[in-house]
Amino acid sequence: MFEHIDAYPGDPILTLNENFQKDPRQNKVNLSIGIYFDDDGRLPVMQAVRTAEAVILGDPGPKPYLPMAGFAQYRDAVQALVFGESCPSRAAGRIATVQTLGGSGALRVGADFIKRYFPASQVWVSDPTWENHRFIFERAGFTVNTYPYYDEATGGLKFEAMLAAIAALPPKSIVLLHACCHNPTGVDLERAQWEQVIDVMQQRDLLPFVDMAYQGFGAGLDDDAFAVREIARRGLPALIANSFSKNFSLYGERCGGLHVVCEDAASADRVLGQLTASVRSNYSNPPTHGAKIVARVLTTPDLKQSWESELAAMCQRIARMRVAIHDGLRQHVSGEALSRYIRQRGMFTYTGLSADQVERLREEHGVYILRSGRMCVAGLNEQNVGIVVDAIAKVLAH
Ligand code: KET
Repeated sequence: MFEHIDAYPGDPILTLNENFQKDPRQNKVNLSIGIYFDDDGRLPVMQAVRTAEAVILGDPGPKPYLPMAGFAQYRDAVQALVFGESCPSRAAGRIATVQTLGGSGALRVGADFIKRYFPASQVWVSDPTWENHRFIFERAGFTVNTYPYYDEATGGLKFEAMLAAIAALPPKSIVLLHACCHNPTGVDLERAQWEQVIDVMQQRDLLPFVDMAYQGFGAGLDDDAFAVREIARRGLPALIANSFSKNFSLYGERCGGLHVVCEDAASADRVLGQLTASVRSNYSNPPTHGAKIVARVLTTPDLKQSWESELAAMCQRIARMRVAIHDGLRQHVSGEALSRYIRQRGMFTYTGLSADQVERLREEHGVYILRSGRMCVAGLNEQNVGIVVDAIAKVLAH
């Protein structure tokens, strides 16, 4: 029966992370997956999450199904966080929001929805992008193409080429964009560049699909949502996927949201219905626990305050680690190949190391980064940064 099933070659991120767990070496360093670790190399439980969870567990109630669209309080609080409390599209009921299984679940439910209603459209992702973008949209039946993005020569953005490529797309094409902290390159658009991209998408009748998996890890919770809020302010139809895996450190609880900005409240109602139908036929309804935690934190002012300060402290720690690896590598790397460690934003730096060098880092030194050269700088700490610097220096030496 299953003779014809071919072997799964594994995922470039998750399989590598699993292999790291199996590596018996003492001094191994995991800079592969996009996970924030604290100064002791541990996955933090944020104080606000701890408090909210204690309250929830202190009052164990019955466990009914959530509605198909998710926990109402969560959906509302998440919408406010993503779009801003006073967003006019939100006030006018023009945004359809469903609770999703993390950011990935949001991308998948969104992909199913657009495949059904825009069957002739193709998807355009940045070159490069998070590997799973391609997998998710291809599995949903789309042809996935790329637009220019990263400039290896400068470690920056090929903005003119990006804009020209987007301007040449057929109407109703789906343009996948990273709201902030671009994965894998750490290179983001400036505000003025966002304005130009949004102008073009509006003029060309394109459908933006914005992935915001790192809100709060770039320039702050509000600034990181600039593109999303500008799209909503203009009433430009769009899909937005957001995730609480990283900024709440709630990876395994699978908390996220899919938001569709619509032209009017009546279409938002119909869109919400169809998103709900997609949820029902895929997994019926989402899980409760993580959504309760996030909703409680976001709707309790002192918990929200505590969460925001802890998130800001996490960003400061990442910034310190960027400086530490930059300074450590100073004797071995120069110019743009060095400055990218402090210029690029969010959890990742695109090191420019070749696949061979990446393999040697892993085989000879137990330092895990992605084959593409992406390093998760949020996995660095005072104890391991020296190991990583030495390993890179040795790999670069011969
Ligand atoms: N979008 C982007 C851009 C992203 O980097 C991730 C996760 C997700 C969505 C998915 O988020 P979640 O809420 O976990 O479904 N990225 C890291 C982990 C992974 O690959 O799954 C990573 O790039 O390492």
